[in-house]
Amino acid sequence: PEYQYLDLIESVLERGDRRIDRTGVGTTALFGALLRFDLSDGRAPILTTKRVYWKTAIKEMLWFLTGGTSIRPLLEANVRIWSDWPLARYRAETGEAITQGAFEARILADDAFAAAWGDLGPVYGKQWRRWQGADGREHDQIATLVTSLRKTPASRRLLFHGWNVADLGDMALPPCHLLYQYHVTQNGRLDCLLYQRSCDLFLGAAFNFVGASALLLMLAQQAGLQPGELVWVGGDVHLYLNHQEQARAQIARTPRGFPTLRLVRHAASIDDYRIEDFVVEGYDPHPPIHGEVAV
Ligand code: THF
Repeated sequence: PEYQYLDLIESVLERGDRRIDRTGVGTTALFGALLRFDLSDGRAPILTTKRVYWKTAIKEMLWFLTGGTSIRPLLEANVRIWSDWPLARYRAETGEAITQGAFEARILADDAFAAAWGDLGPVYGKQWRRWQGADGREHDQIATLVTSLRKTPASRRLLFHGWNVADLGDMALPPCHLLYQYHVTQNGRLDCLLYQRSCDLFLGAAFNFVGASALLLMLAQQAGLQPGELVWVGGDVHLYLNHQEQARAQIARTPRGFPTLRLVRHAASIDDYRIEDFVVEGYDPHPPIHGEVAV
């Protein structure tokens, strides 16, 4: 189960280095961590020591795959985890004290408003599907990866990258989970190593584990492979100061064994997945633990 994750929380609580971060909230942080999750038996790292909204995390991953960078399709799917950044920009630039609910309603209802205020800039989806080269040509890293998994499974170049240096300044946030590398074993299993430069260990990590697992399942299906291992590498792994009490409560709970995550339909292409294709069974988590996200 999730002992590695709980141990990492404990390490950050006990040995983390305290600093004021970009958001001003403050964190304790450790640098450099590695977790391994075995997906080969059908289970996936959906944490059980608190309820994780796994559908939200998979919807976010499906949104990345569309190549979109507007929060509007997320809101249409009832996903609000990206609203804070456009909302903060709107408030800062207009001085208007709009509520998150009113802002989201306007993004949904008003095309011009959504175009002006709902876009996050060239974040994940743009870089994954339409990375623009110096000659103006766009590169679909995901399509290339699927082809490579099928044709050259022994390759050491099975990866995609979000850290487009030239575009960083235009992004609402530079990518946190930025490098995904894949590995195909002799017996047809697909492994993923995800490098995450910055990890919000209480809120974000749970989502990032689910997103990466869902992507691994989709890629494996498209390439005719079986799920293998998810290796997660964190750079700055931190607990916000306003999450530490929650984190202590979480590590006091006894984990329950991961649920299974599987695809119930064979999709025609990597662009053809829907949330209904994912089924989780045997998920029996402890109750949710709430925490404010630092913006
Ligand atoms: N910034 C920070 N500070 N933390 C992050 O985890 C994070 N991300 C994304 C971008 N910037 C980040 C946004 N992802 C939640 C979950 C993921 C997020 C942002 C917020 C969150 O609030 N989760 C709650 C409620 C979920 C819900 O209501 O659906 C939770 O209890 O899990 C990490 O990639």
